[in-house]
Amino acid sequence: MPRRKSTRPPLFPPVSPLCELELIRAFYDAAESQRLYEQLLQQNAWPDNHYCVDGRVFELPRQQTWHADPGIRYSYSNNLLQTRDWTPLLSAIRERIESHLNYRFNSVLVNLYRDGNDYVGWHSDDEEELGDQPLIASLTLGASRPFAWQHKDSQEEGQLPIDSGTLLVMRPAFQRHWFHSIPRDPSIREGRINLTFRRVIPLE
Ligand SMILES: O=C(O)CCC(=O)C(=O)O
Ligand SMILES: [Mn+2]
Repeated sequence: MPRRKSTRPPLFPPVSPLCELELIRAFYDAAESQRLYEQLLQQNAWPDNHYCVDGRVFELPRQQTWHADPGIRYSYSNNLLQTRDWTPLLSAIRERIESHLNYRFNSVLVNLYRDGNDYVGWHSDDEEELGDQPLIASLTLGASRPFAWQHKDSQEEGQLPIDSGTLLVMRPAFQRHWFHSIPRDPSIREGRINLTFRRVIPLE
């Protein structure tokens, strides 16, 4: 959901986002991360990043694909993106993350930031379909980019560089209290692929 002003009373003291984030560096080592980045870049059927919403053409500042188990729908993504099957490569990555975290995911959003001009704006992943305890595992391959956060009430901000091969686990309270973004930085020339594994709860 995009950033909107919070209506909740402020929390004092604001909790540190670092309590709600787990950073697993070198979840894949440098060589493996590079190999996965190149394979995904070549194998993934990246769509055009122009979409039509309510008759208006909209350009996403990155490229995205959405893959999910049969029957899983996610309204934000389904408005913009078709649901695709898992590829063998995406399934292998999912299995490795699931066995490490002992947690099951039924979908993944794959983002390609072609260079530092691509970005994702402030938002939190708190759609109804993710339930009230959304745990999201985010794998980064390719260029290192800062991951930024902002508290929904106090507006406190911070950021951390996320290197290739890092698995960032966002625990449920992170989405409740913080927005996050990958800021635009035109000085970055290399591409980056990020995979956010999610568990969508069927609404019906
Ligand atoms: O690219 C990233 O590290 C974050 C992507 C993200 O926040 C999202 O897809 O919801
Ligand atoms: Mn997100």
